[in-house]
Amino acid sequence: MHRLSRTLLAGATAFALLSPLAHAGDIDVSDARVRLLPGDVPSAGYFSLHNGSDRTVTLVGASSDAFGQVMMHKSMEKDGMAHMHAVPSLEVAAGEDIDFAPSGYHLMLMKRSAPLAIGEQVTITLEFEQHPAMPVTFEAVSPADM
Ligand SMILES: [Cu+2]
Repeated sequence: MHRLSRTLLAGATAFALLSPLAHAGDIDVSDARVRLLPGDVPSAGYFSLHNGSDRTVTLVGASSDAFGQVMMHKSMEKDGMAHMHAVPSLEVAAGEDIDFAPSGYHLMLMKRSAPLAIGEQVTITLEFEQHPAMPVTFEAVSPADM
């Protein structure tokens, strides 16, 4: 037990040294919205992320109390057919932007745990390596408004 807490403490210290600039505002997320489909069909989450810090951040996933499962996916077209595959992690270099948008990266939002209506807001937390997790407010929008 003693050894475990020392290890945890050492890890926490190393993390603090690695990220002295993890202040709010170094990563900006905008235009966060959920394309809400009727019923229990998986919905897609979209946003734009700007890495305003001076180092690469790696997006490793997302979670939400409102959904039983959240995955990062990428859509692509192959032989005229739409496909999507899981994206385990995504690096965003210092100063770079990444867009989660239709026909590209998206958050796949599955197993909705509570009713959600157009115009309502839902919190989805983006998770990073070497950066604190970041809760983001998404607005539920109609597919017609995308
Ligand atoms: Cu998907």
